[in-house]
Amino acid sequence: MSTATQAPRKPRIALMGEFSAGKSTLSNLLMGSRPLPEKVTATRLSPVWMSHGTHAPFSVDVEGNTQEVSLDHLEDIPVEETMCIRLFLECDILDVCDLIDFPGISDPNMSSEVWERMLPEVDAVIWLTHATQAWRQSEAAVWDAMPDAVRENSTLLITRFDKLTTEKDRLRVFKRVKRETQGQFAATFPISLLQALEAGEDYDLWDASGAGPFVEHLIEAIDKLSKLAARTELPLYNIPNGTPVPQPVSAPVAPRRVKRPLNDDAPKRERPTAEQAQAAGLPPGSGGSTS
Ligand SMILES: Nc1nc2c(ncn2[C@@H]2O[C@H](COP(=O)(O)OP(=O)(O)OP(=O)(O)O)[C@@H](O)[C@H]2O)c(=O)[nH]1
Ligand SMILES: [Mg+2]
Repeated sequence: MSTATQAPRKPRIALMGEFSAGKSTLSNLLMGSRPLPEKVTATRLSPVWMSHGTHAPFSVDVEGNTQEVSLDHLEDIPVEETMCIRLFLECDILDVCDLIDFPGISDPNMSSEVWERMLPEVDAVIWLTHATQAWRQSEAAVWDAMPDAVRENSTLLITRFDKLTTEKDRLRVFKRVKRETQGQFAATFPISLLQALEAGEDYDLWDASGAGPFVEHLIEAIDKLSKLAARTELPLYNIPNGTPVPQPVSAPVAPRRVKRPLNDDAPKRERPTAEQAQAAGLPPGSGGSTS
């Protein structure tokens, strides 16, 4: 239980999407000079929950038992019985939020239960979709079943944008994805994570990769989520549709380093039905149910 003297909990942002969409590459990018160990990106793992600190890594099984783990042997952790792997790193982004790197949603070798059971821990999602096969039906089905409180605070990244070679293609894909996801994300950005990684200190390249505008948005989104998280002990995933999301604490007006309007042109969406939630295989209560 949180008390008045405890620091408010940090918002938890999940990185989700299809296999190989760039989730782990993005978490490396966001963590800057403290990239994840190679094993964490190369191996098929349970959700990896990253927080700020120096604590030794451990795993949490589905019954809540914890066990210290070695970063050199992450591949030995049984995926089906493991709720998540907890990693602690000292980097700026983890000062302001926790990141949870999810496995791909349609991995044929992994039950969707492996990541579905982590959803109640989540406040918001950065959803990564491959530019060359963007917003597949499998993605739309999972997203349809996501509670509104999460969707309204989430961001869509169209990754591997460098794989689209003509301006015409880039525009076509961006417009289609925007149309098909209208009202379902706070904002959408095309991005080349590889170009962003390679940009180094070159701000023009950083902006051109798409990372510049995305990170500006992310800073604002985390700011809003921090205020929400301070008001709700349970992550936003647990707020049923139709129930008001606690209003962020209104902060005193302070000069902002980054000022960029959010992409809020999206109209409110319809609530997903309980059937849709069920069709996506999500736990009861995650769809249209208000209980
Ligand atoms: N060209 C290009 N390659 C990318 C981009 N983003 C990621 N990749 C590459 O795609 C591969 C998969 O990236 P990951 O970050 O491991 O993808 P993931 O979503 O974590 O994959 P899983 O955890 O296996 O589902 C890696 O070889 C990345 O270097 C991008 O924007 N452009
Ligand atoms: Mg990964």
